[in-house]
Amino acid sequence: MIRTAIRPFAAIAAGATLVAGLAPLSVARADTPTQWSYDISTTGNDVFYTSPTSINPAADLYDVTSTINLLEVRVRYLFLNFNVNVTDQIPPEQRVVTNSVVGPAPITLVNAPVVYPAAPEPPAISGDLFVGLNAGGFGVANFTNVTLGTTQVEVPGFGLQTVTITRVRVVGTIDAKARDILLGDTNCDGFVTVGDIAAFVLALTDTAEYTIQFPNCPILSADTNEDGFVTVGDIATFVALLTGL
Ligand SMILES: [Ca+2]
Ligand SMILES: [Ca+2]
Repeated sequence: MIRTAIRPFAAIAAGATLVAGLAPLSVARADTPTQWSYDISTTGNDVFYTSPTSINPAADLYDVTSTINLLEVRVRYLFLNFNVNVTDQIPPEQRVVTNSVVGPAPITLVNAPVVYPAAPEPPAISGDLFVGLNAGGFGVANFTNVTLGTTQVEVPGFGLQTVTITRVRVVGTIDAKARDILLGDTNCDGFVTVGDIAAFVLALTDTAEYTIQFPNCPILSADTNEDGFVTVGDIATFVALLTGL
């Protein structure tokens, strides 16, 4: 839940000088970062991973990173079966995806097709990768709509051959941290400073534009009097948070 800034005694004593001094009032509370590892394989069926532990599903904000550490295909050529590491075929921006996503859970971090090799070559494997948190705050990694085809690989002793892909394996991690934002921290950098004034004014005057400019920051960070709405009634409490008065 959004919480009120706890002003250190020194900040209260410093009073109005805080506005000019840019002194941050407090850092947003963050839950312990959690990492889950998954190792899912499919021969064409849909596969679903759910983490064994969960994080707070009611948080305001989640810092989430999805990392694919291994994409491996099992191929068959004549009577031979062997694994081929095709991790480097994944574009870097798909291998590691990091973002802050507004809570509460469920949230989506990755919802994108994974195709190897990339177009215009015909896909040897394709599927849809979903990474996120379910409503309970558990990490989720799903690989669905899987299609396995053929590809060309160097087979030791046989040269370049067309082989049949029989299995796909995806190994990765999900890093997640639940965060409660500070009231008045309208740019969600973890501090209440004069740097939040422009975002606060935007939240007050143009909700749509605020959500475009601050897609990863809940607009209720501007609801500084905590009545559930962002209105001019929040100005006085915002100023009070800013100045520590
Ligand atoms: Ca801020
Ligand atoms: Ca309000």
